[in-house]
Amino acid sequence: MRNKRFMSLIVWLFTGCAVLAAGLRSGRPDEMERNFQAPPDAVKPWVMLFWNSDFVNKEAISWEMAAYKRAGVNGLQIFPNYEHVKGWGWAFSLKGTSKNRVQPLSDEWYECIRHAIREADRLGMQLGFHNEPGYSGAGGPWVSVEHSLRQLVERQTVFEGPGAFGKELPAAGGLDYRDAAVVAYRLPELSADVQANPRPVMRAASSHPRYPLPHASDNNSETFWVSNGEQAGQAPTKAKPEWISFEYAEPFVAGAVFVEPRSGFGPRDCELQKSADGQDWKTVKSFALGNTGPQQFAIEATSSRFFRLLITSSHVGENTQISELMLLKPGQNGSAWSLAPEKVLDLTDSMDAKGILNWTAPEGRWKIIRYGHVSTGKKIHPASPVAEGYECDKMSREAVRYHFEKGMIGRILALEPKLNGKTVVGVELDSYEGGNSDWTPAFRKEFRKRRGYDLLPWLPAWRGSTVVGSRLQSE
Ligand SMILES: [Ca+2]
Repeated sequence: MRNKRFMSLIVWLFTGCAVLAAGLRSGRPDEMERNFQAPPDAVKPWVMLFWNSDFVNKEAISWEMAAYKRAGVNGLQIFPNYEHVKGWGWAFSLKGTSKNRVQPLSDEWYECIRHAIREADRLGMQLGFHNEPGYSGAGGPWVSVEHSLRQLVERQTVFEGPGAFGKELPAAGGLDYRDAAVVAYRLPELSADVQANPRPVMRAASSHPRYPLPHASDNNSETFWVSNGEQAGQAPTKAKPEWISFEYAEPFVAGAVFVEPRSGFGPRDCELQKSADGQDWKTVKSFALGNTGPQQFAIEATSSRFFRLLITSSHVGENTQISELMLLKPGQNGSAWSLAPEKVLDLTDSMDAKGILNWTAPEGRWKIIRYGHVSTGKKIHPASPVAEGYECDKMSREAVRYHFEKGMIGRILALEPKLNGKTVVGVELDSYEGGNSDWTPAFRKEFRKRRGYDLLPWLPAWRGSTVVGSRLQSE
């Protein structure tokens, strides 16, 4: 609403400046005054004209357009709209009336638009149209799921080499899933000195039955521990924290705690605590964890048989989730590795149409990632139920062209072609509310063309939890 008011102000400021400029150009004060009193059509304001809730008829169109013309408005941005958005009552208060509705996108509706175009021509006015039959976005029922907004998805698999994979590679799936690429890289091994650390007995305050604590110490980022809780509000709090404890046979000198949260679901506020008996705990260090990626926090060298990670808040409301957790000796590093881009193998062509990956892995533990892209499923809104449809893929020239040429705008431009450019002069995309979209079928090809290199080796950095090259390069 504030934006609309702001836009009105801008329109009036532009109008005022244009009138002033017309007078100044002439250099004659009397002409400036005349233009101010009776602005020429070219500088008169436009208004947004909502066709709300399918209420439209030719008689009302003629009456309304003539009224605007009399009021000094010379352009109308016609904007089909619908009432069914809850909470937006300020804009749509026409409920309870069923007469005079014309179904959007019907032949009768387009005849109303043709009538408006002819009336604009007769009155010497100009028209623009929102690019689709709803309030926000760019799309409609003509947009196929293939041309809808897309996003990248991935499914990771860990494979122990050496050996032939030779089976179906799990896929993420989703609405209109299509494959994008397959990459593989060898997982780093912990350094020999970290591997030689004594193994503590680990316990947790709670564990989800399917995500037990051993998942947090198996050196595999893809497996994770989850605290109890599946409902909002069950995540750890200060009053009801979660914890994971370490009990060593002999006192262990800790110099750092290493935590790799499950990306997007991990703990936030934590304390590393020590205890002489596993009962009474004393905080050694408090810290806050980021939402993604392995993180390591150094502490003063502290010797104890008992440590625990106390978790007092989470990045999600239901529980908290950790992929890897360990205590390190002073000077040790849990994840000081980065993946060199040249170590990321492109296995895209090794997977057949059925998703069978025919690849023989060399020695080591390999992470294989099958990337695909899916429709976000996002539709334009609010729109009349008959006019609802997918938002088109804004990064696809083909999808956007189809939207404009085969959708509502294409049909409008075919109504009175001789008046296009004279009377019908504008198309608007208002209020993009289509949500995130980060992929399109031609993304890799376009990226290479525009940026000069292949993005494939960098795909593992896409979710932010894997650093490829340096952090700067990944970002
Ligand atoms: Ca794990």
